[in-house]
Amino acid sequence: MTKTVLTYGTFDLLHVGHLNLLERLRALGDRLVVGVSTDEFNASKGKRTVIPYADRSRLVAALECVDVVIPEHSWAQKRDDIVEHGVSIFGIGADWHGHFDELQDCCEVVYLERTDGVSSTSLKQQLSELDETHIQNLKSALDLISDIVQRFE
Ligand code: C2G
Repeated sequence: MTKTVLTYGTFDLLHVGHLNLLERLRALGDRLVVGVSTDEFNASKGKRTVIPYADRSRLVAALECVDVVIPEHSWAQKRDDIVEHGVSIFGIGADWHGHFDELQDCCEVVYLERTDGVSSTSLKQQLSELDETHIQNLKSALDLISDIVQRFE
């Protein structure tokens, strides 16, 4: 019997922490179904994403370890998805530890360690700092040029 694993996530700015989790979940069974949070659902989570749902879901679907991608519209769809896809194991990162224990009456529930040192939030922060550094460098270059121009005036 095919052992199907199910998880959910936003997967914004897809990074190695997401990949580590998805590959480890896939290794628990024969098939991995991933619910990708829609932009509307993320708004309800208070999460603003950089990459829109259409692209986030395509990127996740392109991963070798992912077999099926479905939209995640709400917190409440998990039970229906478990039945519809014949799920044996629900898995998610340990930052959610205990949040989905109520699903234990319909499938095994596992929480896997997160990958340290990487997150969509930290990537966004690094990018904004890069922008800041870039702007400062441009300002310095502009000051240098205006100094040189003034000397020749
Ligand atoms: N993750 C991880 N290591 C990281 C970052 C994320 O293992 N460094 C895991 C998270 O624990 C989660 C998955 O990757 O299991 C997706 O993370 P997010 O995109 O942040 O998803 P989230 O906003 O937690 O949405 O109904 C459940 C929610 O949709 C989960």
